[in-house]
Amino acid sequence: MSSQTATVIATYSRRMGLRLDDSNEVDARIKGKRLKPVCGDRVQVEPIDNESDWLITEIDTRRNELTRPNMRGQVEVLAANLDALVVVAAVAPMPDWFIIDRYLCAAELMDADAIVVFNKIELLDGLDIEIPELQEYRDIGLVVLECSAETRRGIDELRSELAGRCTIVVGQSGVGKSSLINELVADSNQRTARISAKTGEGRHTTVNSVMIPLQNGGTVIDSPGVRDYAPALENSVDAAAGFREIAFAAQSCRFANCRHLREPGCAVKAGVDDESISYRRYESFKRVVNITEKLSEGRY
Ligand SMILES: Nc1nc2c(ncn2[C@@H]2O[C@H](COP(=O)(O)OP(=O)(O)OP(=O)(O)O)[C@@H](O)[C@H]2O)c(=O)[nH]1
Ligand SMILES: [Mg+2]
Ligand SMILES: [Zn+2]
Repeated sequence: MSSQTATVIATYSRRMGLRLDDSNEVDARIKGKRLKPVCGDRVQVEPIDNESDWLITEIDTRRNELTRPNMRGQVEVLAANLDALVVVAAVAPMPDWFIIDRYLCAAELMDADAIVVFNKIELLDGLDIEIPELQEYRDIGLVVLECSAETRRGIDELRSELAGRCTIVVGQSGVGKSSLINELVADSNQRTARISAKTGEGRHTTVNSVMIPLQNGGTVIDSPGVRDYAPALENSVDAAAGFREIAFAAQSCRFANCRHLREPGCAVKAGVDDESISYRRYESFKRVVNITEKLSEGRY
């Protein structure tokens, strides 16, 4: 039986939703225990005789992976082949900017673009509140959008950022990832097929990653919210590469192996002192170094 190529568009533990290249959507099982396909994967599939399920026999080489270390310190892949990460924070629940930084770090290291979305902005209407962290992100050249899934503010801008690209929407639970995606696809039939199931409390909590096609080309992956996130880094040197302004300043450190902590002639520390580098981002960088060192010693 000759195989064909498909894209993984939904993951339910060991069952997968696939889009075949003729755009039919089918369900699939996985051959063997070794393969662990994720949303965004391109896979080789075969039909199974007398069954509606297809069989995934192989995962094509990934262009990149969004990873995290799991509880046992192993690398878990969350999604693959991504052009960009949309990192969502909101007026409520209270943002943990360190988590945002760690997603941005992951995006840098996997060579994906990052877009910061600050949602539920209408809750600040009439209040004179500035969010300094958003300015920090703009200062390092990131696209920052202030959005409201409620009033649809910023939705058109977000849609044009996503056009023609494969993007994943990530962030803490309850920030409005699924609501934003619902607004992005609001003009299509997708809106009726609500992408997350209602729980007993009347909340929609996403439990599986699902890839949704956009009308103007491209796809967006809705992902379950997290309590915490850290990228799975090879070593703490990678941490600097994940903070673009630190990586840039580091080129001018006196020592090539500078760790940017207490070394003399450290251009990163100098940048923090003259405030060209945000102190908060520098602290965030040091936390990533710490997490990475603990992970490599199995202590996280
Ligand atoms: N006021 C306001 N509420 C919003 C907005 N966007 C989403 N919400 C509400 O925030 C809650 C959480 O929204 P979801 O879209 O389910 O959040 P999520 O990020 O997908 O959450 P998880 O799937 O658990 O990760 C819901 O009650 C939404 O109605 C917004 O722009 N403004
Ligand atoms: Mg959701
Ligand atoms: Zn340095």
